[in-house]
Amino acid sequence: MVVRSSDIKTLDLATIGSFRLRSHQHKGTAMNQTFTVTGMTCGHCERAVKNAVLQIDPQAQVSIDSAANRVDVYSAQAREALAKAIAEEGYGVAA
Ligand SMILES: [Cu+2]
Repeated sequence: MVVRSSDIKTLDLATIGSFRLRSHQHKGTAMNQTFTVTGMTCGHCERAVKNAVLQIDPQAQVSIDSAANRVDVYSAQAREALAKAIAEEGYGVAA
């Protein structure tokens, strides 16, 4: 197989371009993040967890199923920041 220098140049540009796009999306685009949260026993707990998330990201969409210990957050914020806010309310968070 013959590899011409023009082929290598094209490949490099495509590779660099996809890396740039990916890192940009990682920082700036909201995505769904699922947390396993233990200790939520009633509607008050669900509201406390939801409010904790909204303090980190007022734009977040939060969906909670306390019976399944499941919290879905649609947010561009870092996962660690969201998990910390929930834990600070007194609930267990499995990363
Ligand atoms: Cu409660």
